[in-house]
Amino acid sequence: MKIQTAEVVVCSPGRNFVTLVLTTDDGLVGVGDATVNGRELAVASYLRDHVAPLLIGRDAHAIEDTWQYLYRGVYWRRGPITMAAIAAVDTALWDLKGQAAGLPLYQLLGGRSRTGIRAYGHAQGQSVGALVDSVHALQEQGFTAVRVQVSTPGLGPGYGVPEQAQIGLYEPARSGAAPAEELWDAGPYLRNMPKVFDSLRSAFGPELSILHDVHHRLTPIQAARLGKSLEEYDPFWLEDLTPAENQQAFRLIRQHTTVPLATGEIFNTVFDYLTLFSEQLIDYARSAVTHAGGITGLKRILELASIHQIKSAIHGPTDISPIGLGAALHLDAAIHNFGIQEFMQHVDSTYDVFDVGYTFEHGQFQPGERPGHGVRFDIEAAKRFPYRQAYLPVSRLLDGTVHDW
Ligand code: EZ4
Ligand code: CO
Repeated sequence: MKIQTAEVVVCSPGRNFVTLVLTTDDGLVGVGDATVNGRELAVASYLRDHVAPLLIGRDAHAIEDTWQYLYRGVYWRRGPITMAAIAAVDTALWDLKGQAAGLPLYQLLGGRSRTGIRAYGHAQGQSVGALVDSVHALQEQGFTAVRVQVSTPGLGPGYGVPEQAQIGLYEPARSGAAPAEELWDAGPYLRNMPKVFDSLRSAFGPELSILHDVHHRLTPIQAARLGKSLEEYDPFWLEDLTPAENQQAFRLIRQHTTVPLATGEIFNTVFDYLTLFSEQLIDYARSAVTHAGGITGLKRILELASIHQIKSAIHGPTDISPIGLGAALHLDAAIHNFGIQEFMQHVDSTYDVFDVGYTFEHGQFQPGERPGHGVRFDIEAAKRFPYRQAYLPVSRLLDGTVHDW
């Protein structure tokens, strides 16, 4: 089974996606996701100009060899663009191997370890009342775990709350313009969050799993304070409390709180986790198939996590395509140390281009029984949705200093 063509498609059915389409000499089509939110064209060029020509004629079964060839063979290893490009190739090759074997991907990864894959949804509101309504709506869809994001009084809508956050597409006001800007101030945020959690526990009782994402905005000591102040409300986890590249910061946070910690959605390799894992500083590893070198890269991360009793929580926002999510679900089904899967929910137009084999019911996913990862990509339909310039917002402190968004 030799790779015959490698095509890169950037499309925007609801938001931007970068898709790699591999065909083989025996007529199979495998697809991988390489979407890097806000830097889509960089990874498309990396794949199209530098990777695709190397793939033609290669043995499509040689997944590990191809992974190492693209990782070690280029000298410039790691980083989000490189690892997303490798991820797309790796995911497409696993898709092909599954199709060649006539087996769903989870079977190639060791078979099923669980009956369903529990997922958490995104709830948000500009007020606590609106947030409560949003949680109710997710419960009606079957979710038993929700991520809650709420505006901080006096700071505008804020992270994860505006309407666009639903689909993750933040278009500038006009083409060529800079990203939107938002305000951040840790003081009112830290005072507000215990009240929010108190209202949520009053409204929903003790059973609901409540998650919250801080998006790298706090200093280590502020993060420690937040953990302490929310502990009595039993959060499922607090995510990305401090900038994740500062792994040592988690030592300080851990000294002060027993709240479970999640991090890693911006990590690309196992090396990003070494301190966090070996010192038992987090409880959930958040990397995506799409950003951490595909099934091969993420499996390596999660296996190392497992020996430290750290669980998976694969990143599943709408800026990961249904291919990246679909591939993740097979890993979720197969690994022993599954924790939870994020499910932000794509808009309907996304499914005009991506035909998914997975299903979601009663708060749980099934990866589906189609061969490979089971997500198919309609190249013709993709042409109806050209790339749109879109960036995440930039965050500033009240005095104008650039902060982490
Ligand atoms: O803001 O994927 O946990 N999920 C998240 C996401 C991220 C986006 C960034 O591209 O933090 O919603
Ligand atoms: Co996050």
